[in-house]
Amino acid sequence: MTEIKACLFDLDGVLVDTAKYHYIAWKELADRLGFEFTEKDNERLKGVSRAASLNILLEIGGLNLDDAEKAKLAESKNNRYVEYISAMDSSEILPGALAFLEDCRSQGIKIALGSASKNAMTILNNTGLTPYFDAIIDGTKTSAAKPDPEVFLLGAEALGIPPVNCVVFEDAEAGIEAASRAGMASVGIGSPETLGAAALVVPSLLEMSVARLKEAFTAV
Ligand code: B16
Ligand code: MG
Repeated sequence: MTEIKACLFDLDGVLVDTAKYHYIAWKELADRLGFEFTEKDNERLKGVSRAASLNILLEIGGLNLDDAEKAKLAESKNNRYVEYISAMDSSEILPGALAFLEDCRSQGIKIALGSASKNAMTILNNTGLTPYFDAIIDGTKTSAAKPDPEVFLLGAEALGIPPVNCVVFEDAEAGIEAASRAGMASVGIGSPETLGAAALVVPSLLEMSVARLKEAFTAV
């Protein structure tokens, strides 16, 4: 690969753990609708848009609802989720994330967000992460969900960096595929079992530094 000039970060599961709040809010909805929704079920919603998540939840519950009912349920889930993330602070930034963002900045590597969430700005502002980003692309700016490459291509464009010089950090399989379809290298955050398509997989950003990134991706 050529020189690394930008890092593009997914939000949930890479920089913060908001999956637990999504889970509680979806579970409350499933309880109200009268069916069980487990943490294992929740794995299917990671990195997936809100509307697609609701469809998966309703499929699990065996419910068939019309679009107006679905819109109401998605709104009520989101209201609960927003209550939870409104109480977030910097203590919820995942281990290693701040140090790696600082490392990128100090070495002149551009930083962008590439998240499916429409609530990304609330999370970034509450955790104090906003100032680290040169570009923020979230669910309010995209029309196609991962594995479509749109979110990362818009990020690279906003930074003015060609995709070939970008590396994506993702915790979801669909996100790794989106990076590859964008023509970008990727680092999986999590387990090699699910993220094996990434060129490099690490358990968390604690394992990451610009030096390691360059060693892994820059051709000698
Ligand atoms: P919202 P990411 C994703 O964030 C979450 O992983 C996924 O569980 C959620 O459904 C999606 O955002 C949409 O979130 O309801 O806040 O718009 O991993 O792409 O940062
Ligand atoms: Mg994620």
